[in-house]
Amino acid sequence: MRICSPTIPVPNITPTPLSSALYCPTSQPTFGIAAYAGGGLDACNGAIQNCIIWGNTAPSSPQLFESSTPTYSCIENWTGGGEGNISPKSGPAFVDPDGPDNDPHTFADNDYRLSAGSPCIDAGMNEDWMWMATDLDGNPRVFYGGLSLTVDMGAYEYGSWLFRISQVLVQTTGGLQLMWTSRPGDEYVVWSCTDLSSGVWAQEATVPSAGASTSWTDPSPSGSRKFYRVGLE
Ligand SMILES: [Ca+2]
Ligand SMILES: [Ca+2]
Repeated sequence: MRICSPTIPVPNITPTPLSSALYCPTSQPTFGIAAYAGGGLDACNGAIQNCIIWGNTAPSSPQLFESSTPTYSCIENWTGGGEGNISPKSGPAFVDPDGPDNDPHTFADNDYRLSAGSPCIDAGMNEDWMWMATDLDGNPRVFYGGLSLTVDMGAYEYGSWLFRISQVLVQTTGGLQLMWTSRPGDEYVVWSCTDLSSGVWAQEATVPSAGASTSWTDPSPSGSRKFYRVGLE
């Protein structure tokens, strides 16, 4: 299978030439079985970066054949060099690569998200566009996975759904805007407190997720100190 984080911000693309310079593999998990070679990628002559290419079958070069040299990718039995590539004996440690039906060829139930401790976590290469991009689940594409604030290999960012306050803005109107990373479909609660020693927190609002990033504005923050908490509803 090839599970890629494309090197340009085009989600869910199929194997289609994207520009004269780039032929990028799909960001959707696919499974390759080839009669001769290149079960994973064959003649892919663009950037191959931050990908997981694993479990494909072919008599020769089952993962990658006559393609450009990958970088920062996890490739089964890879010996072809390239900066940042890994080929861990334990594999990429997907959550459940064959799904509840125990069949890797039926994709609908397969779970290619990374499990804790996966060598693909924080092992990719960041690109500027990723800071505003999302992974295949619609969560922030770059997330601190325990090692560094680095994109993961593969289509899913480990732990990315864990939200955190990402920005605090004082508005010209006097309001205070909190912004946090979020997961589509979730709902959040904002609390505030003016005296931490009191331990008394007042609920300010419930806020539905706006996608990968959600915000709420306190129109009248306290004149002195005010502390905020954001939690899942
Ligand atoms: Ca399956
Ligand atoms: Ca990461």
